[in-house]
Amino acid sequence: MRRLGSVALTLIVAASCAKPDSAGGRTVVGFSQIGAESAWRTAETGSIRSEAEKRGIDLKFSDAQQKQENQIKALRAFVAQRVDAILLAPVVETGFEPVLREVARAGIPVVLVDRGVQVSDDSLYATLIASDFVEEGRMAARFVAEKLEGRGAVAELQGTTGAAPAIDRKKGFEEVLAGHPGLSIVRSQSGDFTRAKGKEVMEAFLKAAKGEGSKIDAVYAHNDDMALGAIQAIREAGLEPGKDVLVVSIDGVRAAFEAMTRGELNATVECNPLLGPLAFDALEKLLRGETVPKRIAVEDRIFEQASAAAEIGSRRY
Ligand code: GYE
Repeated sequence: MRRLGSVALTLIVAASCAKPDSAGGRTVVGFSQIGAESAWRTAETGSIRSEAEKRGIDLKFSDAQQKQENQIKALRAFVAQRVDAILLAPVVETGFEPVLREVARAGIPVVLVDRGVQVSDDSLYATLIASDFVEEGRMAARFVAEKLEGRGAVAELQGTTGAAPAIDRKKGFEEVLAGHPGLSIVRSQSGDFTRAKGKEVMEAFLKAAKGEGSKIDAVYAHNDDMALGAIQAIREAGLEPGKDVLVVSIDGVRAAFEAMTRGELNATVECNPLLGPLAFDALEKLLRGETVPKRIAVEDRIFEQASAAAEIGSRRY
């Protein structure tokens, strides 16, 4: 009886000393995700969830539905729950500084995954794990310049306004186009990284071009989902995507490879979303008190139609 009582007491003491959210001494990580706007995003969520599970980490997942205010709320909730660390995929670059200061005051390390932020003080996050979006834009532009032999009208479908990949993919593309005076972006609008918006914006572009009696030679979409929407719009307008209109995008998701094998998409620049292993490697180092580089780069490359059929079987997302 007495023994049992003391065991019970020990358990009570242990439970009351434990942090409210730490599940049996397990590391607790809060993950503020942007949403589920694209196949890329879903693959990233899957990678982070499964890696957490593999390492026995208790992951608190919060979906912001593409809204920064929801991410700010999630970060505050993570602070209140006293998580051990935070993974943040920030929807836009600006506006995170005040909440990141609150997180820093609580002594919680932050790892940025896939998109960066603009802050006056870089110590507000430990590291950024992401692709070089400017380079991705350059790769897409080099492809368009080569295929159109330096002449033509390009329609651009931009990602979410204010998001790092939208800003940088535009920048890299324009940088290369500057060296090709015969090539220009004739229309450009945000399709918010979604297939539905990509289709809608492309429909409007095609209608406007028709009204003016002008032509769209190529579509540059900041992600595959918008390109897939645009492909539908092109087909519905009676044109052949991939032939009448060159289509190039970024991400390299499976559906893009399928569209390439059908001849509808001409190229995709890979942007690897499987960031779970890198993110938790960095996080665990930080929690052990080790330092990690401020920027962890993910390497990308371009895939074209010709190799799509051979590559599709080994795609992991
Ligand atoms: O390219 C797009 C997604 O932040 C790199 O976000 C990511 C981008 C990705 O919605 O499909």
